[in-house]
Amino acid sequence: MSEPNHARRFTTIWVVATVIALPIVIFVLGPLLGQSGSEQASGQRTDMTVLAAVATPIILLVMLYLLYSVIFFRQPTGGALEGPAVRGDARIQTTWIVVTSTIVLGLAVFGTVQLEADYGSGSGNGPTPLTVPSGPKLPVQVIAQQWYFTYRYPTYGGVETPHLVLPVNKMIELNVTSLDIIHSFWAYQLGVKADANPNVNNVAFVKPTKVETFDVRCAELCGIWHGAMHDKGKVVSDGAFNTWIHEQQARFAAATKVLPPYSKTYLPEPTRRGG
Ligand SMILES: [Cu+2]
Repeated sequence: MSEPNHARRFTTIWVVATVIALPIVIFVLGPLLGQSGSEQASGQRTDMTVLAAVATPIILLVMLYLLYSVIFFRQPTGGALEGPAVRGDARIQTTWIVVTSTIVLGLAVFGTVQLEADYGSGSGNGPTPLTVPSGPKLPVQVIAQQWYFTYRYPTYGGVETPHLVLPVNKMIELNVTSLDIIHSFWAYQLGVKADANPNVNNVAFVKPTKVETFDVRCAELCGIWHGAMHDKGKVVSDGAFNTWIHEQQARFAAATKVLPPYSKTYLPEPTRRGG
């Protein structure tokens, strides 16, 4: 009984499966791979889709070859036969090394470039970011503390608010810091997750693109009430933001007067008292 041409048959199966799977991965799975509340979140989602699309033919190659072997290279019943000796194939080996190296190195470059392309992809780039978006930015300071976040708006008299409200389609410069121990500021739908460390100003840029309510969480275990460190933030229209911020300025006027002056970082207690 002559063997069929396994190489050609398997390649055909693999190519057909890839052609069917790729549009599903890009158009059905892709939109599920992240959020779209900001330019940064959408950028992250596109990057995840690219990674998933590149991985699709590779996953299919491995899984289908396993399945193909189980079905067609099965040991005949009753026999315990040695397979034919395999002594390597220069063409296959060279192709494998070149293709896999190109994919891995290419994705490493892609990932690194994309991190900077989105101004740190919402991850926070430390006190002096490598790339800064041009044009006007609204600075908002995120102050983490056990166990809540507060927000200061330095361009609105340094008022400190217990909730985060942002205007839509404006570039926001988040200055993330902490008053006590390490936390992490996570605005889920906006694609922002930035370390909040005492004595550090961690800058993350984000441009919200949707009027929506988003989740704020602490993403760094920070003590017994870490799990309760969550809130809802809001992205609102320009007009609604102006109304809100002026309300906050009036409501917290007395508190603003006794706050320490706005600064990129604040010393935690008891260092604060000691100067
Ligand atoms: Cu925390």
